[in-house]
Amino acid sequence: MPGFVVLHAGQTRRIEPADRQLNRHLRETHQKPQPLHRKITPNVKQSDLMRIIVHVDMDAFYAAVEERYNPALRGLPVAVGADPKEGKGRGVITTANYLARKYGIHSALPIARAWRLAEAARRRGEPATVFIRPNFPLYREVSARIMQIFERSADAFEEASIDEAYLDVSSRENFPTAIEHMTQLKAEIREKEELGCSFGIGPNKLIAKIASGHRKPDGLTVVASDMVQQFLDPLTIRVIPGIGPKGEAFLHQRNIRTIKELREIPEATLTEWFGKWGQRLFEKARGIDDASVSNEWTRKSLGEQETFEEDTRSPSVVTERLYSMAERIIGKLREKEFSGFRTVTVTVRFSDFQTSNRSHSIKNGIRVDNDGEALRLLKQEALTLLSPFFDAQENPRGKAIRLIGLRLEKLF
Ligand code: DCP
Ligand code: MG
Repeated sequence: MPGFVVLHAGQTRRIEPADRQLNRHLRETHQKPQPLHRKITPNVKQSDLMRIIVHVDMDAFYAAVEERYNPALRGLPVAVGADPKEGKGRGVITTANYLARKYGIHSALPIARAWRLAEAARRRGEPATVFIRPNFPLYREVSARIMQIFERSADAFEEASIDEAYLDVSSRENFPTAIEHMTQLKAEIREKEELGCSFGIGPNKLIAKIASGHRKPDGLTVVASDMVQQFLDPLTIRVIPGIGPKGEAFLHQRNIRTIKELREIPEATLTEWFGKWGQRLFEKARGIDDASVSNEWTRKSLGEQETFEEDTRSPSVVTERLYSMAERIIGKLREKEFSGFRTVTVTVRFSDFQTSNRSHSIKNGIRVDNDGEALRLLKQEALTLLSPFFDAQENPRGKAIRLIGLRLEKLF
């Protein structure tokens, strides 16, 4: 049964009818209707109300596809992965369906261990697990069809992996309408592809992603913007994209287990621990994420990198390379018919492979026109960003430079 974590009806009177729609949906799905919040906040910016982002993740994807094409598997524990060879196989499980997960079989588990878990279950009198080699072309084909359905259903769409996508559905105007739309979409996928999926709906990609993993399988988890902190606080830090086993262990050593505990760490401390990623983590712990939903990666930035034949300490050599990159990048920008850019990033990799970025955003951006002014301004920006790398402060040991990069972002 789909589960709702948090539903807040919204902040304006405008969405009252949808509020009732939502409660009707909750009753129809045998869930408790939500009290109609009537919190009217006059100073809410329109833009705060506007973004409605969905993350969808297919349930036990490879195993579910196998079950769909081989009905004899339905109702049985299924594990997709390497050949178990009666417990002597090498390799891992790629995925297991939810029945096999009950035995403790899951993605990335060594196949020999999965075999032993399956055998133990069988000896207890439980159904035997079916082990299957993966059929990647089939999974890709099914994925492509599902992605088409998602793409049609969104204002903007981003394929995040073979079984995951982000949908920007802001034009649905409010959460209850978006929920109804996603419920229909889930039914469509069930009907056409006989597959289950879990949705997360939130004010940005980060929250949508965490929400989709919150209740699985067949989940629908909604977190409206004013409930973000309440939703995040009790969760384990591990749900934050980018915190893997190592990051988790590092934070556990410092007694940080929940997002609430992470949120109590000052930004300076996080930056000290993780460098630039610390800043993002500080934001993530607060549910902040401005990334847009977009499949067009090339649109987002344009840049070049160059490794020197020999590492260099010469500012004039580095500057000369940076300037010629600037010329080519401005050329490409015009070629691709952009009007300008807002952010300039310079990357420097030293001889010991330590790599640093410095960025500057120009509030109204730099427009690309034909009189060479954009190029002059870009060279100036690039030089300003580069020069600290020759400082004693930024480069105390006077390390030589191995690679230089220049990138323009926030293109328009
Ligand atoms: N996959 C893999 N190796 C992993 C994890 C996953 O090959 N370590 C593959 C198999 C999965 C697919 O990617 O079917 C999607 O990965 P998910 O993490 O979304 O896992 P599932 O879709 O299988 O399960 P869930 O219902 O938890 O999303
Ligand atoms: Mg999945």
